[in-house]
Amino acid sequence: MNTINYLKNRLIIVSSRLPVLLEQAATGRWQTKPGSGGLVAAIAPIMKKQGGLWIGWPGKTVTEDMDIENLLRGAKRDFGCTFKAVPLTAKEVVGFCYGFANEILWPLFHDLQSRCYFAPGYWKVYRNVNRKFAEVVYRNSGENDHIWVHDYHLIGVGRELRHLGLTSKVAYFLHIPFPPLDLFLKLPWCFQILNALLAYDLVGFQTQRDKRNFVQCVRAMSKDVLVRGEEKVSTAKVDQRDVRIGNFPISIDFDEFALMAESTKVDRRVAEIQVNLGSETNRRTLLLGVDRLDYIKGIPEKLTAFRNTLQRFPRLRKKISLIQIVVPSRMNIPKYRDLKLDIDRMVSDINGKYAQTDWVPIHYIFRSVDRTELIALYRAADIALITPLKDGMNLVAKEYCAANVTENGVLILSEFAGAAAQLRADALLVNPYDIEEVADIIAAACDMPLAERRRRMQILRKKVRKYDIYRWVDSFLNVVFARDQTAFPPLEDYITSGSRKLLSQAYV
Ligand code: ADQ
Repeated sequence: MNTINYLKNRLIIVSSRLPVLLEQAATGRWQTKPGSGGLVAAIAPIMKKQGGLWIGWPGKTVTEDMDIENLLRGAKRDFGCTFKAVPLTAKEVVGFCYGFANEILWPLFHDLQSRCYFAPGYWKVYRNVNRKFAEVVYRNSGENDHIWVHDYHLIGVGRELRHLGLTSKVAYFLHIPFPPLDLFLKLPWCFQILNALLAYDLVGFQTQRDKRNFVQCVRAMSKDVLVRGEEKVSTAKVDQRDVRIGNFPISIDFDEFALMAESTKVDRRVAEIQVNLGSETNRRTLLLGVDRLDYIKGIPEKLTAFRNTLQRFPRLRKKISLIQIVVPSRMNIPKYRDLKLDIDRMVSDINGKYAQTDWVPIHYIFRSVDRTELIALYRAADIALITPLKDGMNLVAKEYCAANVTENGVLILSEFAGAAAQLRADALLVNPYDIEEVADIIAAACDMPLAERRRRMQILRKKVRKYDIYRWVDSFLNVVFARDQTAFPPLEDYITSGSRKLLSQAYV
């Protein structure tokens, strides 16, 4: 698709972090570096194509010696849009980001309530920081701008914008799952969070299941709010206002991944990787895992399942290798540092037990790798092993399909990743908690005949190509901002043509 139909006005993206982060070079000079993570990966190509304004925190406490405006102006060249920083104090970062967002909303919304720390002080900071973001948005926007707020850090921005007097439409997208009612009620501030979400004109979720969970919470907790429509987009009547509630599975720039996967640079790198896997006639099967360091990604569970494969299927020893990339993330939080130590230990145990002089079961890379390397690995891998305990979408799963230009890879995917709703028929779905099942599926994937692998991967690629990131942004913005509805099919038709298939396969 690769075009955005509906962007006639300036788009303002509001996210907790900017896609450019500030860092201090050894010389003491401040410079910018690209940020990482799913949100940036998804939104950056849109802004590159379309331009606009991106508002967020630049990842460091802003000090006078930084000349932040100048640094951000410089970054425009690489990103194609302008930036406005929301300065946060160190105390705010702790309470808002590490506290309320990462110690409460993140685990709770990923069904991991036992990991929550409901510290009362976090809520106040969260609310204040959301107000601060809203003030920056209010000062830097005009009535024709399309304001689009992202993710769980900034749920309150819409409500704060209303308090400031903003009357134009504001949209919101949640990149992580939305929990079922029973779990949501555990949140001491569940009513405030629910009401804050209802201040937007459109609230978007990754899957039909997340949308349903939200609608269930609205129906149970806000008796005076009526929600109509069970289709892709429902409407809630809140104080005479219509709030649209929809599911919009996020995606990737398919063409960019596919094109890069066929470049000479990637070709060369794939050949190098394959040399290390043995001769053409006796090549080891390469499994690949790519995950941000996070307990939701289920890395220890995956390693346990891989060990179980080696234990229970001795014929696969020396025949398979796992490359596990773990991208450092949230390393200033003790739980994340502990997780890294657990992973380090598990990899070393498994390698210690099974490695031979001419074979290592797990190649473990703990760092961010560059694009060429990542895409070469996607292309070279026979099997992608993507087993989060719960995930909003998981873009890695889609990137693997896009880069698998030889169309012979197998996608093993957790049934709890949002991506499973779209890819369930042709990926091999697993319950990441079921160690033996994952091990069995790894063995089955290794034995899968080429014709079957091709058939599945061709369908997977077709789906990811069809529902790419441009279609995602188009369908989302069209629901909330389209004034000239005649330029588009009527809403119901649009939904039917674009998403009937998704709906029928939606995970419930
Ligand atoms: P994340 O939890 O960050 O995103 P994911 O969707 O897998 O997870 O996206 C990770 C992104 O980081 C991918 O685009 C990938 O290419 C990139 N990346 C991975 N490994 C890398 C490496 N070694 N070096 C550089 N880049 C790397 C959150 C939610 C997800 C949701 C996304 C988008 O948690 O569920 O899919 O937002 O909505």
